[in-house]
Order: sequence, then structure tokens, then C-alpha cells
Amino acid sequence: MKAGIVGLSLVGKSTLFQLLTGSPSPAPGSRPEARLGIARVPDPRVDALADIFNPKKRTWATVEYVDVPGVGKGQGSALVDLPALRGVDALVHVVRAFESETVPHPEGSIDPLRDASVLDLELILADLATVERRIERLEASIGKSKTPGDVAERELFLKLKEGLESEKPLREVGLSDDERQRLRGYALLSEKPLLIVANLDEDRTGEADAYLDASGLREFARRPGVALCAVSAPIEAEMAELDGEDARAFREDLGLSEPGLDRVIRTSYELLGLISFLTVGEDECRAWTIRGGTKAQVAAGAIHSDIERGFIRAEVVPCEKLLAAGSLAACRERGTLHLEGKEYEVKDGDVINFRFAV
Ligand SMILES: Nc1nc2c(ncn2[C@@H]2O[C@H](COP(=O)(O)OP(=O)(O)O)[C@@H](O)[C@H]2O)c(=O)[nH]1
Ligand SMILES: [Mg+2]
Repeated sequence: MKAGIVGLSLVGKSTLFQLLTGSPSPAPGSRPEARLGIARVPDPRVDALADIFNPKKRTWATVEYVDVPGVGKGQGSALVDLPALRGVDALVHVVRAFESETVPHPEGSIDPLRDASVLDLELILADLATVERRIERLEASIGKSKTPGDVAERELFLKLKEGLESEKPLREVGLSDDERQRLRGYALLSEKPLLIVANLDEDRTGEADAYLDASGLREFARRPGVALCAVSAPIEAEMAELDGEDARAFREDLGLSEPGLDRVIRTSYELLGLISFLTVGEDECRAWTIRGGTKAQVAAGAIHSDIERGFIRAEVVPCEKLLAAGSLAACRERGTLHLEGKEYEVKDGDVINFRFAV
């Protein structure tokens, strides 16, 4: 699962990307190009389980981020042409909310709500161009021979066009799952879930909530498919340098309940509709990624296709029950370990042992 980091120039995209993924900064003077990095999804359950099982290895779920070079107003087509955004499942829009004498703002002033709207419009215009091109092609093809498939598709694209022309992102057009599926190949950008990340002034980190309200970003982010987070890049950079106890003390001084980066990654994961189940053992304690609503047999395929194919049963216990009981044997005694069939809908935090035969 991949999220593309987008936004105007000099808002802190590359800084955030580097902090999220631990990637080094590019060599000075190198040509800006899209970069791919991997972030670990923070999950205290993995460590808590590892404390019980003492595995050789701990493995976390991950989200991939793409650092997309900045775009300015009116450059929507440049954004769309970037192959970097093709395979992306969600967008992370970094908006500038920090003051700085030395870092210029491409729009001349700090106004994160305006910038959020500017990008939304860019996405809408880029999609409108794609949709109009597709409708033209369909018209031409229907002119030659009228197939029901083309007619149905034209219907759908006309609906998209109507929405886009009234400046609605496709997130808000009310598409069915089936319609979304049919649009998969078109890389429509305003349809993708959007996480807005306000890059705050260092001295505002303690009042992030009040800032998000006052700036109007909170209201903007109430729309379907949109989420909102705040970070301060320099604070996160400082925090990343500290370990465990020091980082916590620093955070408490600032009035933060968790690192901003953790919240960004977790929110990206949730926005993508993803959940984690866990596996435990002497070799490895691990979080695995599936889509919310996945059934047990399909979830087994996240580990290995053989386990999916040879699925017999899943032994399932919610993580907090296992942590409370202290061992799988204790869960069995208490009756909290359940045997489930292939149709069982896996929940976030389920600890699962799959029984299978190949
Ligand atoms: N004061 C301050 N400077 C920042 C912050 N975030 C990024 N910067 C600086 O802004 C400049 C542009 O950042 P960069 O991440 O390259 O922006 P990008 O163009 O969006 O990728 C760099 O000099 C950063 O050090 C911030 O929160 N506060
Ligand atoms: Mg950059």
C-alpha cells in the first residue's frame, strides 16, 4: 500500500518523507525526482507480544511513501504526468503552517486552508482532463458500433464529469464499490483518500488542535475520504534523535500524547482501509496487513498462498486477551481462543494461528 506525498514547493514534503521513512536527504544539487521509502506502522502490540514469546525477530506492518517533487498552482498537468503517482493508493498533502524568514512561500503568505483548496482544485482539473479525454474516445467508439459496455461506461464518465465541473472531488461523487473498481485503471487523483498534514510552527505543537480549528482545516477535512494530522517537522526531527525515555519526557513537555509521525503513519494506514492481524511464536512476532473486512482464508494468503489454499481452521484470540492471560495455553483454558472457519471476518488485533494442509 502506497501513499504519495504531494503539495506546493518548500512546505516540508521531503523533510517529512525523510522522517517517516528514515531515508537520507538527497545529495545537494541533485535533480528533484520521486523517491520511494518504507515506514513502519507503530504497533505497541508487537513489542508486548514479543515480551511474552521472546522471538528471534519482530516485524511490523509497513506503509510505502513516495516523495513527489513540488508543484505550483496551475501545474496540475505536471502533477498528473508524474509516473510517481500512478500506483499510489492515497495522497498525503503537506500544507505549510510554519512561519520562516528564510523559507519563502510560493503563494507569498501562510494560509494552509487556501493551499488545501488549491491542491483540491488541481486534482479536480487533472481528473476533468482525463475524464473528458475518455468520453471523447467512447463517443468515437460508440459512433462506430454501439456496445452496451461502452454506453454504460460513458454514463459513468458523464456522472464524473458533472461532479468535477461543479468542483467536487471524485471522493464526494458517491461512487459505488463496483464503480470504483471500474475506474481503477484511470489513475483518477481526486478519488483517492486524502490525508492533510499541517506542518506547524515549532512553538504551536502544544496547541495543534486549536490551530487546526482556527485555520479552518478541521472543517475542510470533515469531508468524505479526507483525514487531518498536524506535525512540526523540526520537533519530530529532534524527537527522532532521542531514545525511549528522553523522547517521552520531551513529548510530555510539549503536551503531545504521541509522536506526530506515528499519528501520520497510523492515519495513513486507517485511511487506506487497512488493519493488522498478528502472529506469534519463538521465531517471530509479526503484524500482517489486510484490508478491513477480509475473511480468514483470504487473510491467510497475506502470509503464504499455500496457507490460503490449504486452509483448515484459524485459532483466534484478540491480542489484549492474550496479553492478559499471558500464554496461548491460558487462553485455551479460559476459552478465549476460538476456532474459526474460512468465512470468519478478521478483526484488527486478532492473534491468529492458521491450521492448514498442503
Ligand atoms: N522553520 C521550519 N522550516 C521547515 C519546516 N519544515 C521544513 N522546513 C524547511 O523548509 C525547507 C523546505 O523543506 P522541504 O522538506 O525540502 O520542502 P519540499 O519542497 O516540500 O520537499 C527546508 O529548508 C526545510 O528545512 C518547519 O516545520 N519549520
Ligand atoms: Mg522536496
